[in-house]
Amino acid sequence: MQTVTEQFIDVLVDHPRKIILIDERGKWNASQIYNASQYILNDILNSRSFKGKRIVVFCRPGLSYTACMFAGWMSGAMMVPLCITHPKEELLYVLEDSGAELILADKELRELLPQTKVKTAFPDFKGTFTDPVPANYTTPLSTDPALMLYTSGTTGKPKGVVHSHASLSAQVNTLIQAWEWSENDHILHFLPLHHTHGIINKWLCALMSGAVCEMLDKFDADEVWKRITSGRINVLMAVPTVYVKLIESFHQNHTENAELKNTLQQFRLMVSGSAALPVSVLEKWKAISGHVLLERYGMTETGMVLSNPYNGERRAGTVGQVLPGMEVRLADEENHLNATEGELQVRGANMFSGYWNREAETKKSFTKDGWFRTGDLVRIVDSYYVIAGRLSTDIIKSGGYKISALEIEAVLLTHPEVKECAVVGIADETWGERIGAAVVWKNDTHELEIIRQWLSDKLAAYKLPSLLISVNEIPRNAMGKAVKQDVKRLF
Ligand code: MLC
Ligand code: AMP
Repeated sequence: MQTVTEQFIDVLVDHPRKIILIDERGKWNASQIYNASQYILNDILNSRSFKGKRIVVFCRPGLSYTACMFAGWMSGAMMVPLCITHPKEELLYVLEDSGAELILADKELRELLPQTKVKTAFPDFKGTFTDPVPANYTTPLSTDPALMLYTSGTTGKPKGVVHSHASLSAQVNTLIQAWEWSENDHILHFLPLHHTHGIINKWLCALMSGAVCEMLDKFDADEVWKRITSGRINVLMAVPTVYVKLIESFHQNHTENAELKNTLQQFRLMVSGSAALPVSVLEKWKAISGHVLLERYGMTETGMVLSNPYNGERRAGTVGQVLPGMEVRLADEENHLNATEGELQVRGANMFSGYWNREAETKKSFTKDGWFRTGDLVRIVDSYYVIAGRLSTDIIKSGGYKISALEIEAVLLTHPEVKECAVVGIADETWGERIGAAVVWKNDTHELEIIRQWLSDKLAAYKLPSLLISVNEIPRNAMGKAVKQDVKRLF
């Protein structure tokens, strides 16, 4: 097995002067990225081994994020990328839960970091691009932890999902082969860099192929159309909400651009994932671009598992078939296997090593014979897999983000006027689901905007309810547990 660092060094040797990264500040070739990471390794990390330690990265998309991640991997650390728009309370939770040894951050983001005892370094890349520094790094074991991503689950606070160097490398290389990535590719990147989709499917697959990764600071539909118009980009990957927003913006502002259709036709690959792609969106996108979106299915814990074919029939409303290196089976709630429908269970090369410091939860998420329980309900129709639902009503997918209703409820309940509450996902054309909160108030009722404002320094923006109803009581079963299907009907 080659680690992603070793693969990156191969790219460097093959194409030292090729521009492989474009960000809002410049264009960077492989040597410049490598030298920037060596500068961090030697001057900031003092050539120390961080084996067995966690390093947090708090950087804007582009050179600094890339150099910090690779420097951290070269030092032997497990890397924990944080979202730069999260409120301080969420950041602090991850810093504490992960037991981070060091934060590598952009200086301009200093004010966004919470007060913490964790040592923080602000690498300054000025002057690091001319003299190549000799290679100097710790080679990890394939089983050593490489990456930790925080994901919401059915048990409240987000959990750290740990991937080893082996599973990280397996995820990247499976996709490079399945979707035929090459050094001729050029992807536009606008997804968050603290989740699988943005990190593995886009950023790492591009860099490991020697392709160009063009990174925006954030998603903006008009900016995406502008960049597409430049004609350099040939790969697009996004969550369904992004395609919905691009379709809206196309019809509002870009229908007159005759060249655009032609440019879109020249794309090599367009992928959708992280949430269900409505067939209507697939069709509208096809009418604009001439492409049938390749829909695939994955999870932070499992990497990508199912994918429509790159060559071959992409079937609308399905997520295709099992990717190489992965195995799946379907089972009912008593874990009896079923050939055509049931909960999707997974094992294989992409699989995570466990939830950080949560042995019991890790154990519970696997069957006794070692299959990971995804919690997603699946049907097989003519050998294509269809995602049919989810076992838990406490998991919400909004804009491609996985959100725990329980986490929001726990925070809402600390509001002095909230007596009881229940949070649910309400189906929505743009967002997949929107977050709805039903609240029983103690005395005064509060408007949605006031509650969003109150929550905004405690929870990430995408976890804030966008629907709020005041109720006299929460529908509950005989055990006193909220019946979420009944709560949904109240909206
Ligand atoms: C934002 N808004 C929402 C919302 N998020 N409203 C309802 N529901 C939501 N979820 C509102 C804001 O309050 C704001 O309102 C307006 O929408 C614009 O907000 P924004 O933050 O500027 O939105 P935008 O930048 O357009 O973001 C949309 C997005 C983003 C789709 C780009 O949500 C995103 O990056 N999603 C990707 C998440 C992801 O990477 N998931 C992958 C997880 S890994 P106002 O009134 O202020 O204008 C995984 C595994 C796998 O799932 O299989 O890949
Ligand atoms: P996350 O935990 O953020 O990695 O989200 C993983 C979850 O996203 C899966 O368990 C699915 O519920 C959902 N998901 C990913 N891809 C798809 C897809 N193509 N269709 C439906 N759901 C998906």
